[in-house]
Amino acid sequence: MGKGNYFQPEIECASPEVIRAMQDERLRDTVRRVYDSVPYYRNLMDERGVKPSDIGGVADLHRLPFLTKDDLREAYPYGMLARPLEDCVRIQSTSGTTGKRVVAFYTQHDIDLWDECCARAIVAAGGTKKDVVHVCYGYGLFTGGPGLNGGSHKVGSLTLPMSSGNTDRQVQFLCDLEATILCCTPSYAAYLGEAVHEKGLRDKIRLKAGIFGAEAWSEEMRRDIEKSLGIKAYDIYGLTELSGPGVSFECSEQSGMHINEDHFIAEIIDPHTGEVLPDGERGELVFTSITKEAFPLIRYRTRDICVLSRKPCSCGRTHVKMSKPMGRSDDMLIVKGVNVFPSQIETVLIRHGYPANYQIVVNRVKNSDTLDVHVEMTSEMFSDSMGAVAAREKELVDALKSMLGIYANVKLVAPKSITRSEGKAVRIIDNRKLY
Ligand code: DLL
Repeated sequence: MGKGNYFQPEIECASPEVIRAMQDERLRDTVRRVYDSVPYYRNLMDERGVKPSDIGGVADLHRLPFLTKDDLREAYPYGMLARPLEDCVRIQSTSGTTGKRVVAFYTQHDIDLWDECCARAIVAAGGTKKDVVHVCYGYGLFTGGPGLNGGSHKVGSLTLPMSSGNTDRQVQFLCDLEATILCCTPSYAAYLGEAVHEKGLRDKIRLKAGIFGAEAWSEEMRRDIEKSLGIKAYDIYGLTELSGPGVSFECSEQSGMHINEDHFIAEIIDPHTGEVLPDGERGELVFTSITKEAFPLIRYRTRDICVLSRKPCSCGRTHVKMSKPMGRSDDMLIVKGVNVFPSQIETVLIRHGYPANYQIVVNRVKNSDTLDVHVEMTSEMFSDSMGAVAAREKELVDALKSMLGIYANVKLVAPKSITRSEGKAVRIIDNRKLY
């Protein structure tokens, strides 16, 4: 696997029968491997009374137990490893507290396949080795930077490992190196677009395409970004647990993301009953990885609500398409591309002596997310001076930044001023029209 054009028609355009046969074989192998090498899986399967020999192929998938983030947390850090540690060369991790953190492991083979998935996404967006790919997803534990970076190398494009932040430098490199493909979160793409216009540098931009994901974005936002940067904007989806970006990606049709079915089997389930739903119905997306060595996942519940479609696609790819995620079946928010659980915010507040009366307000202002946390003070705190209240707010801002990795604007409010609900507390007000 060297430099080259990573459109792989023999796989990406294979007939559904060929893909199914490949999935059957790879699934049998994966199930056998995890049963033999991961005690956690063996227990789950034994509890269900399923043996590897019961799984002949995809048609038997429903017999296997689901896996959730809680399982991964329980097995943290090494409990889900299917290969000896000495065979692993990398970890990546989701954002979050120690309690919420999920660590995924990769062998070199896993990295190669992940890069290949991202290379397919870049090629589907028109990328070739003549392109200059500007990657300003975060690098480090987050999968965005390393994933698109690896994909761009595979395609043979000149790769700019910019990482996130320092917008002036981003704009300067975009102009000076005449980048043709931009990879970042859609919010940051919108922000870069504004910065380019403010600096009067629109004429210096040579971008033709953008590959944007890691958070929900609307068709309206797509049009804004396309207009502002003069590009075609493509969606890309993925999650750390399954390797990162590149689980699925948009093609020229821009109507749903092709799932790399030679690596992942997708199912849609009813999030309440776990029942498998037919293609075309809306439900929770569940993935089984069938080529990963170090950290294979079987029937992993993503909590993303989607629809799958097998309608023929004008690009010629036959792999099933998923819609843009339409919501989540848990309370996770994605703010500025960072996964935020309300429970993380609550933990910080309680640690600092606040009652659990708070409200999280998320807005999208000019295509960029803002996070506000309104917290009720205790009556003792309420009698503090204005200066003392400001100091308390600053303390919470810092603590939240260190817990979440992003800035949250904290406002301390009077005791009992947050409206009480008769049913469940309304802790989250998400004013973004994302889905
Ligand atoms: O966000 C991986 C990624 C990086 C994807 C760069 C695309 C581009 P996590 O941080 O583990 O991984 O977050 C995974 O983000 O379950 C979805 O809820 C959400 N998500 C990812 N891509 C999209 C997208 C990366 N294109 C979680 N649209 C997933 C909407 C997305 N939501």
